Amino acid sequence: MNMQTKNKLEQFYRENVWEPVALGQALSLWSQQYRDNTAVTENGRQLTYGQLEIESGKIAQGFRCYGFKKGDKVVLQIPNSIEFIVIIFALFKAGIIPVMALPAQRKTEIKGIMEKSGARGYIIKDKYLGFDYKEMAREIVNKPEMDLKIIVIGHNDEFTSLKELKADRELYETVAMDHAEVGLFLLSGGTTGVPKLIPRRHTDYIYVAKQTAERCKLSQNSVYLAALPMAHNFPLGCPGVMGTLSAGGKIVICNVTSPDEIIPLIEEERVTITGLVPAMASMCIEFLELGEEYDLSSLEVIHVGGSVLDPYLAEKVEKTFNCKLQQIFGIAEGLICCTGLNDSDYARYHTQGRPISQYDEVLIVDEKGEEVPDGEYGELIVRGPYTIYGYYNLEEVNKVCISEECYFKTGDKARRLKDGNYQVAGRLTEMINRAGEKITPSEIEELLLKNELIEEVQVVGIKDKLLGERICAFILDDTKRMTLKDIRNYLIDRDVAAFKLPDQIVFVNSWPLTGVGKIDRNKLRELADGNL
Ligand code: OOB
Repeated sequence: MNMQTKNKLEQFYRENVWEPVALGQALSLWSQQYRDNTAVTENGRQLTYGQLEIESGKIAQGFRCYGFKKGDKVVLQIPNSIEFIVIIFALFKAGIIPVMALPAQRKTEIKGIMEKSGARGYIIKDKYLGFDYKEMAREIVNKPEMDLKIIVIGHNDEFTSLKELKADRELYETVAMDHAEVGLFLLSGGTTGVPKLIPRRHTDYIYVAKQTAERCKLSQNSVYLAALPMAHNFPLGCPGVMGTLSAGGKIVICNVTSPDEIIPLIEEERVTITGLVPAMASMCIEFLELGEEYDLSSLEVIHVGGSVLDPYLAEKVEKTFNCKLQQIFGIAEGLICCTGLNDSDYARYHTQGRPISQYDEVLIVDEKGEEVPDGEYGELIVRGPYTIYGYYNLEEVNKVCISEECYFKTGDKARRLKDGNYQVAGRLTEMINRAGEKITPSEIEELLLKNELIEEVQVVGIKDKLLGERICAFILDDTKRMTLKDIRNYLIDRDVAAFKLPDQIVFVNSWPLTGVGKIDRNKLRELADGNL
């Protein structure tokens, strides 16, 4: 840790930015405050705050009896469920650090995560969406030198089951824990290679949950639908599960992230708030357009974040759901920006708002690291009380993505508007370099969306022998109503420079999605090559 980082951390202690509370203790405090409120509900089963405190205490004691020690790491890979919430708090209470894997991750990624973290445990569900996790676990631990304890939820006669693990009594002795210690590891996004481990402190995770909860006015009356996989930072802590619990609200579990689960649950459970990625928001709108009537009048706020949201879709979200949209820009590494409930239409539809903390220091810089004026695009870099100062055990990577002044370089192309709101235009690496000319995909996407035959489009640079990169437009349409020539002519009529015209179009019936539901641009690249 260099001097700058040390000074920064000391500032957060000194100025009491951080509450001196660890995540396990936080649940105990919330359960005293909201004891009889329902904390979480799933398919008719529910736990009050008081019950959640007791259940997680018994599992925490179980982990202890099973031989886990403070500081051990455990890879947690289970779908959204009551157990998910009980287990994470059990781990926090026992001082064990969960590594939050997504259910969609497979052998190579999980193995890599195990190795990087030095995990001593692996918690899985028996099966989910037709995939057998026990089989994957068997393949991962087939090396005798791997000393890994496997715990299974559901059907199991081979490994330790959660039921066996649970003790008769709660863990009473408090595990000495500094609130500034690492409480959990999130995983970096991206779809290639093994994800990086992101160490988040107990206190910073509570801080961000509370700050985001305040932005969207969560209260004891809030009913939060956990629609996205909860291992992801967005539904877990922004405000998600943690923010809802900090406010005394109720979490409704959605087992599968799909519109035919999400929409009926909003009606049945009188959900007031949920968070979606743009692709899922769009699928939910399509589902509602099929015509079946649902009473969604309980909805007050929908958060959309995770990738660029087209302003047209932003407006459609508010109109269709008849509630307020809050755009969220977030990174698992820390920074969260979001729009306010009472922001202007322009701010809500066209921007991702502003940082949630007065201590966030966000800069927009050029390639040399110099700040650019408001209104101009550059790279968004940030430091603050909940943004990491380095990935876990990745010194070489940290040298590149953390500046000397301890700013984390997001790799996102963004600008700050005069009113202080930020606009994020995509990843800098998504910028297409076609024979030396630079093209921003979102610029072409926005123009194409104005064509009434195009409802959804993604523009991606594809490696090309001749051009370096060629421009490919992926269009969601199974009727193939346009040709490449039509599209090029349409753009030429709108005075678009010749070098920005697509070189290829590919029609898709549905978007390939990542584990959390973002459009998977690497899969699109493979599709483009397969379509030549
Ligand atoms: C969230 O976190 P990650 O770590 O999965 O992904 C972060 C990346 C950002 O660097 C950016 O490229 C993109 O996802 N992103 C957005 C965005 N929100 C995230 N791009 C444009 N507009 C947005 N609103 O995705 C995440 C974490 C917490 C809350 C929300 C999202």
